Amino acid sequence: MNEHKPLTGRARPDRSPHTLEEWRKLGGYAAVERGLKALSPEQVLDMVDDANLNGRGGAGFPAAKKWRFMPKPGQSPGDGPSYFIVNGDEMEPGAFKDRILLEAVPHQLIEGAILAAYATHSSEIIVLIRDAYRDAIANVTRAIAEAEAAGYLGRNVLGSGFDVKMWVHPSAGRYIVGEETALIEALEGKRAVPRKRPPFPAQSGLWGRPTTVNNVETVSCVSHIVANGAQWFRALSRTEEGGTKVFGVSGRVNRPGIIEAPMGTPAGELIEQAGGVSGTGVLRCFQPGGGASGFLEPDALDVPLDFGNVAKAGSMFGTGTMIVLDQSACPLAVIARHMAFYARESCGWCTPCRDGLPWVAQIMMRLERGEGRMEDLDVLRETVAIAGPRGRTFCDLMGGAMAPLGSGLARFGDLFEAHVREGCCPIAREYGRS
Ligand code: L3W
Repeated sequence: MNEHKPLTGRARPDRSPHTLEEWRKLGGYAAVERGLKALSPEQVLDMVDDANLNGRGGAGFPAAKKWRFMPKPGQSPGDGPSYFIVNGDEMEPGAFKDRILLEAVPHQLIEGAILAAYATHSSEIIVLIRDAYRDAIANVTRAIAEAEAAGYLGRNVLGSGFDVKMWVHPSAGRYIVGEETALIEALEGKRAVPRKRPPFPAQSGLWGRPTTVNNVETVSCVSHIVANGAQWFRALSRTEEGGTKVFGVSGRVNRPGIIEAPMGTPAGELIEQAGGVSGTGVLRCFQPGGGASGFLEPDALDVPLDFGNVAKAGSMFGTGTMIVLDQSACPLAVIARHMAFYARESCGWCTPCRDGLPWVAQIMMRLERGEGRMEDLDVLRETVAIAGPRGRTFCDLMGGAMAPLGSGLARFGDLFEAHVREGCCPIAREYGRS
């Protein structure tokens, strides 16, 4: 195994998945053998805890802490299964990291999911995959059938007494389906709108049963922790938060794509690994964690990319997928595209999001065209103040959307005003685009 790229190191360049036999030759399923035969569920959970694995789907919530919310056998309310759900509804603007893990290394995900289900006393695993990821759906489905035929899934797995089923569910194709409670609603065949929390899924999730939802990348880390130990996993990182990170870099870089690097890699190093800034070659700003993260500027290039350090720098690490803007790119135009996306993807349940986002998107488009008014900036600032803080809506879609807008207004207020004053985009004009 490539120790420095444990998650993507075994992927083939053409992304074709391994058969189960090929995967086993590369060391696959050794962690499942070890975990189920030599370790108790609590020991697997303790290893993940010691490894300091933070959830990779956006929130960075400690995986082991989430798993401990699940009831132990005998504590479960009533009869019925507990569920472990792998969230592969990747759709955040700028995020494409889970795709490679699903498409190219599906057995790694299955291994992690079996161990996670064992640790959380779950008897059914559902992998919800974005409907547009057709190859991922096919490859994971095929790999599950192979794992089942080999006895890694099903009844009495490897003679351990542990029973677990696993299947794939293609998502309904909306961003909101990635929010854990909307995902659960969708699985129940209802309209995908987020539920109020509490109760959290661990108490009452799918069909009212205890449920854990973890991101694809989080789950893909688990077999490595069980195979190599918690200390090994922690040591992969350059900061306190364990492991490597499957970063994605897009926008104005010479080699956009997936880069697996130690957690805590400084932002500037990651941009260099992506071939450096393209276009003018001079960085204007970047979003460190996908579309819903606030902008950072060149003075933040030394910030170690992990959840804690990026939050300290005033943004959000989110999915760890960076969007880079060079001097010739206009942040206002990028924000306008993001607002249009979030407005389209609002589930429509909460008023500030349903009515506020299309309004914001319209204002942004108007400003971008050079048809904005100074009062528009006041409306935008007021909307950020009203709808940005957590708790104003059931889920974080609106709050997330307000992050790039709020930070854009704070960092590039002069540029917003210049669009109004000059009746056009001053950056587009400077670089001969208008
Ligand atoms: C039981 C408690 N469980 C917390 C669980 C909770 C959830 C996890 C984290 O949103 C973020 C969002 C966006 N008892 C619990 C408990 N939990 N307290 O812990 O919860 P939370 O609310 O911090 O976050 P979340 O609801 O999981 C996810 C960010 O992601 N984001 C990411 C988008 C990513 C994609 C993608 O393409 N992969 O869409 C975008 O902004 O900021 O905060 O499991 O149940 N007392």
